[in-house]
Amino acid sequence: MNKKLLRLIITLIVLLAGYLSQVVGPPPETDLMQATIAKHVDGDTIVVTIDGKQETVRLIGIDTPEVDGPYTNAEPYGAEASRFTKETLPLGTIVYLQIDQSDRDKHERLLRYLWLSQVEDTSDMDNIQNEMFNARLLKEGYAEAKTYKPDTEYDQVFHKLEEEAITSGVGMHQ
Ligand SMILES: [Ca+2]
Repeated sequence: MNKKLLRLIITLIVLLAGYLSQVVGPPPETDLMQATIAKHVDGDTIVVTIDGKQETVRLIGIDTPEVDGPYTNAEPYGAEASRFTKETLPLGTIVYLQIDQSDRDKHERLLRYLWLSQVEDTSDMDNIQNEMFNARLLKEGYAEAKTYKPDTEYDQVFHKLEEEAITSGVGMHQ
């Protein structure tokens, strides 16, 4: 093969590679970690398995009413919230956890947002409303929005969803 032709081919390949990397782009960066539902605790707390290890997860940015327990007294709608979590996230369900700023609370629970699918864009409003379980609890009136600094990435969205649930009178807002 003559050198000119070879150089031309190489140039074309380099150009094509450059073009493709622009079109396709790097894979989207998601910070979601896969986990499996292992045990139910209450509306806003669950136990998952991550790489074979059990971890208790507190869903952040929200609070569901308490259920009767060794340290808590039942609050109105606590049992309903607990049942909703249990039914939406049956044992063995694969979920995806997203961290905000804090890793754990003083009880050693992981502090996380819980996604029902591995969405590519965690800031997309449709994704949040439909696929993020913390938001679903608010939207359907099973939880109230609660600001726990510094974990406030979805704070505005959560308060907006809570207001909408109050306005439409769903769940505990009936
Ligand atoms: Ca609670």
